[in-house]
Amino acid sequence: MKVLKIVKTSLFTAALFMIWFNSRAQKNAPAPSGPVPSENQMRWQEMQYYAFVHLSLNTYTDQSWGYGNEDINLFNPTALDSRQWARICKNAGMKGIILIAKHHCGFCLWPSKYTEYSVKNAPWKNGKGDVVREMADACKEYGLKLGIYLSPWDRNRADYGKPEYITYFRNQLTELLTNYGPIFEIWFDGANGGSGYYGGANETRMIDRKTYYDWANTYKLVRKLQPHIVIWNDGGNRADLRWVGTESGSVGDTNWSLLNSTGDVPYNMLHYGVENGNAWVPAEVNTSIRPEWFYHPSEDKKVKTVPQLMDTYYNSIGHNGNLLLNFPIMPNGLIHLTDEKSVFDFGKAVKAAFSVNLATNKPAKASNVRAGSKGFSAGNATDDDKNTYWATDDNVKAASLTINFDKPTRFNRFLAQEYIRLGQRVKAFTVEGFINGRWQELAKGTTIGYKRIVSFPTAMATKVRLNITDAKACLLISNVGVYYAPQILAAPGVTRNQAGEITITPVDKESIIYFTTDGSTPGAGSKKYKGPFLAEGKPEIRAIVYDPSTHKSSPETHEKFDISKKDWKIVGIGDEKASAILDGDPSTAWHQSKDKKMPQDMVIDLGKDENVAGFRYLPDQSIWNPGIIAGYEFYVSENTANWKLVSQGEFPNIKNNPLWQMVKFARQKARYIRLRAVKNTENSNEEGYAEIDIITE
Ligand code: FUL
Repeated sequence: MKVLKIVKTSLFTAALFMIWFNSRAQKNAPAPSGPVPSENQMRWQEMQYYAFVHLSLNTYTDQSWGYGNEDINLFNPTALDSRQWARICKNAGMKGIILIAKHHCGFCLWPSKYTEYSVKNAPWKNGKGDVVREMADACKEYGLKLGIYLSPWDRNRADYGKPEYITYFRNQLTELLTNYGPIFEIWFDGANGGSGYYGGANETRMIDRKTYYDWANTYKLVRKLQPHIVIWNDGGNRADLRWVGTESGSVGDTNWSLLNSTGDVPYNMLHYGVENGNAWVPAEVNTSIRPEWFYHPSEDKKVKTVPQLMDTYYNSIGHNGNLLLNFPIMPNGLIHLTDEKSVFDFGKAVKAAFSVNLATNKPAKASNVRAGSKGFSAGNATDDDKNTYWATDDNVKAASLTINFDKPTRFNRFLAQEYIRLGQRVKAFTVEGFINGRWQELAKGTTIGYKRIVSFPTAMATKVRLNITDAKACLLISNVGVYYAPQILAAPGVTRNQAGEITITPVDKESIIYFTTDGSTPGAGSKKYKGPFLAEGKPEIRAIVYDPSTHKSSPETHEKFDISKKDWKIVGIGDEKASAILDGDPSTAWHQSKDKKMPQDMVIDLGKDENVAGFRYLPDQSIWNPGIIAGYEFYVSENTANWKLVSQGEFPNIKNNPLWQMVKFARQKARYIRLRAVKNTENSNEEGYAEIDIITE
């Protein structure tokens, strides 16, 4: 009895203390600075990472955008299993899935009452299927949130462009936001208006993207039906979340979660936000695990690798953004095994990097702590509690926070989070390590926001210090993290520029590279790479990345180069940018003028006579209109007056696999070479080249 009484009394005392403590903290709580997130935006921000899934008639036509007249009978994903999608997303560490319920072609993945162009008339499940329902059920089962993408542009509808279509669009929204449970996000794609089928009109219809959809009332409807939703819309139609101006998977390293509530939003505002914007509109980084959004068999070998996805992670989540990663669904209704493996390994790599926060509960001291209260101490940034924060006095906009490890500690990542419920404030910061008795700068940055991660070569320090050097208002830091991320041991890139210089690039900045130039196997005893070097003749470079702390090395890169292109010149083309064809960089390309028809010639002066026994061609590696040459003729000449045809034919499978093409022929003495494009993979007049090279004997 007595014991119970004591327990009760102490519980009561503790509760009283908490009330007193909180009210004290409350009393001294800093005022918000500028716009702040809504509860819905806050909940969304904490999700951090979720998926898109793209499935529609495009999946069966190999298109990016359907025209609106695609045959409904094509839709038959016989093995469709949204539980597979959900399982993959869950295992990858994602928190939700946004399903493309209707893309621009107008085909609906749910049996909408308002159109015949939907699953209800497709062969799949004899018209009884509903992908949205299956997705909603799978999300529920796997504890994921469901989001919906509904394209405002509809190339199938006869009434698109007329007021009636808005009623149709809202009816569809009502179906989707009423019948499938809670929806965390709605995505209104920015592509709107253009050519289309439009019920048989086959014409171009332009609409005013800002006024046609009467967004204000459409948003009202959305919020009425789903009070906890966040709305995504592109620049001009300000909603809750913003596009970042690119689909390549990054947002600016300076990234304000603010925009102005009205006015145009050019690329730089989308990408970096607006420091003094008057609305909270945080960044969502949307990108696909493959080059394209829908499934194309030709991209089976272009699935992003773990190092590429890690790069995306640092450039999205690490830059105060959320990451929306897309999976194209295959015609059978499943996610490809390669995509599954890649995203799973990516999730593992993120865990390996960020599961142990070396700063948690370590003693922390701040150069300024908000007066008169213990509620804002430095320790709040290391207590692993997102609701507490270290705060400075109102007039203090620059201060530092030091974390003491007591013993030398190895780390290479620093993470910081602001308490954004009261606004985003930090404008500039540095991170320092106390190494061998003195402070050394490890990294610096600009904005922090919800989450900022900086990477730097591994440091061994006894203390780490976050110096905030400039801010819009007093500082509120809710969390800091210090991590030792394992090195990414991926094979390095090896290129040789036109001058003959070799550059070896590791995926992980701090990696040590060892290489050989004579074809021998590289190892920790080989030459250490220190920077670009000139390699004469025909060097054979073999390179690895090596981690001395684990004694592990990456797979090897093996590149055999032919003669240097130092004296080569492109003949008869005035455009200086054409030099991209010879620069040794596979990511740069040049295209023939669009006005010229096939066949098109590319003539190169080799500078002197060479023994040419073949050539190599690398098509433009970009996604849109790469102008991949499929049919060719190859000529050599000693003087450009007489040309000898030495090879002609097709590059087999170049459409599906647009990689280096190699053609060999009997040795020819030649000073000039001519690659004639006679056909491309699209039967159009586009000819693109990333690189042209020769094989000599
Ligand atoms: C773009 C669309 O046009 C693409 O097809 C894709 O759906 C992507 C997510 O948004 O703007």
